[in-house]
Amino acid sequence: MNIKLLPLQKHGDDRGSLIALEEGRNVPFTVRRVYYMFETKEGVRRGFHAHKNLKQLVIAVRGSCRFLLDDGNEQIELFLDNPAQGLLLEAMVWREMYDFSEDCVLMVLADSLYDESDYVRDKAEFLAMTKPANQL
Ligand code: T46
Repeated sequence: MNIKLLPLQKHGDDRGSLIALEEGRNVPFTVRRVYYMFETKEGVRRGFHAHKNLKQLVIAVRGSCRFLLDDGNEQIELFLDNPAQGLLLEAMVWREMYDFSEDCVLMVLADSLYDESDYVRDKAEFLAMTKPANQL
C-alpha cells in the first residue's frame, strides 16, 4: 500500500519536547498547505475519500484516532497516537478516520492547495479506478 509511517525526531530536554518538520528533510514533498482537525465529536467517522494525486503527512499532535486505509487490494487499520510519528499518505488510498479521542488534534501537511476535483468520494468509482486494466 502507498503509505509509510515515518519516525519524527523528538528534541527533548527537561523543559519538554519539540519536533521540527522540514521540507525535503523529514517531509518528503513540497508543503503547500497545512490544516488540522480538532473538536471532532464522539462517534464521528470522517474522510470517506481518496485523492487522485495529493500527498499528505498526517500527525496526531495530540490525542489519538484510528485510520482505515484501502488501496483497492488490501485494507489496513492504523492507530495514530504519537506526535513523533507521521503517516505518509500518497495518492489513491481510500481513508476513513474514526475513534477520535476527545482531545485529538490531527495535523496534516499537504503538497497541494485545496482542490475538490482531486477527491474521489465514491467508493465504487475508487474501486473501479484501482482495478488492473485486465479486470475491468
Ligand atoms: C484528507 C483527510 C485526512 C477546506 O476548505 N480546505 C481544506 O484544505 C480542507 C482539507 C477542507 N476544507 C473544507 C472542505 C469541507 O467543507 O473543510 C470541510 C471539511 O473537509 P472534509 O470533509 O474534506 O474533511 P475530512 O476530514 O473528511 O478529510 C480531510 C481532508 O479533506 C482530506 O484531504 O485526506 O482529512
